[in-house]
Amino acid sequence: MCKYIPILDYKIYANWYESMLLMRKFEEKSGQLYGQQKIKGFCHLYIGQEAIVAGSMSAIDFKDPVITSYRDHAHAIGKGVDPKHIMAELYGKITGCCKGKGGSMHIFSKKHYFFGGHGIVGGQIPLGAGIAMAAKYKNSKQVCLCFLGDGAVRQGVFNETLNMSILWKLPVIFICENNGYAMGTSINKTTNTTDIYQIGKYYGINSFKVDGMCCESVHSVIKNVVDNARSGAGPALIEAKTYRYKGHSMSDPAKYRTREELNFYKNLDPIEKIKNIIINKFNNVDFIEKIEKKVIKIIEESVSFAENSSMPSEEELYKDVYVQKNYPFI
Ligand SMILES: Cc1ncc(C[n+]2csc(CCOP(=O)(O)OP(=O)(O)O)c2C)c(N)n1
Ligand SMILES: [Mg+2]
Repeated sequence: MCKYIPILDYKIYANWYESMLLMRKFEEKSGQLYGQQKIKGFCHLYIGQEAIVAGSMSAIDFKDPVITSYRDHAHAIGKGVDPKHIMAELYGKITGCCKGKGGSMHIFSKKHYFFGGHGIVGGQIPLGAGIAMAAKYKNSKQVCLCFLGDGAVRQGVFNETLNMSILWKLPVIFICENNGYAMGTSINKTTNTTDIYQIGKYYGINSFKVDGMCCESVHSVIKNVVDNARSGAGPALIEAKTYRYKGHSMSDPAKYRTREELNFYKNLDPIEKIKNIIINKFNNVDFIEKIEKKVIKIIEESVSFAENSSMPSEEELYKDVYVQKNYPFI
């Protein structure tokens, strides 16, 4: 487990609190709207795992590309995509960041160097290496963060990509968000190597395990491997141990786990933890109240933006299907 290194800059704590609260409230609202059938199709909530995105995003530059799986709302928010355009995407509206064609599992924003949102388990892994390869080829000094679940580690392509990434010293950081389950299947039922970071070591990749409920730990380990990758050291594999409070998707009552297990992780809630630090260590209750109001307003505005936007027209079906020739990549 990566050693906890305290970071004392107040600004970082303030940003973590604001961005995690935004992720949490956005998703609580999304869950509610799904129940009202305002949002249709798939919807996978990230609630409980927020410290991984918050701690990772504070460790990278704006131009560093990020790619992830279908559990992607928080990654997009963390990368700076406007919640209005994410909410409109969930509604399938033309004002969504993918013009309503992607939905919950496929949030993209080229402007924010956010490469999705992928529904095929593990599909983003070789794409993340490809993005890193482009960065290396162009000598752009960007480092790609490629997030994946513990279930995605079971895909063969994970091993193939680790092999090529280290061979070609690609600037890509694989961050396995180990929440212990792939849908309803616990990790213990699918592997002998439950310490996923060990797999990276077989390939000679710098690999670490980190407490995924702790922003400070995630930030410090990601900062370290990103700095190294930027100066040419190649890839890293980080296993962040975490937990999702909700079921796999909206139709999962999560009966495969115990209440005690859920409560154990809820007691480690990263948002509560950062809130307590801001109140008790930095003595700033006013900030907490201000941010709570600000976040509620952002969510309300996102919902009314989505509600008041139009559905895509019929012609939209044929637009953006193929990439135009000479379309700039990164
Ligand atoms: C190739 C492929 N196989 C199966 C599925 C069905 N499926 C969707 S999510 C999922 C579990 C993935 O779990 P994990 O990688 O741990 O991510 P988490 O949902 O925990 O974030 C499966 C098997 C799929 N989408 N793609
Ligand atoms: Mg999982």
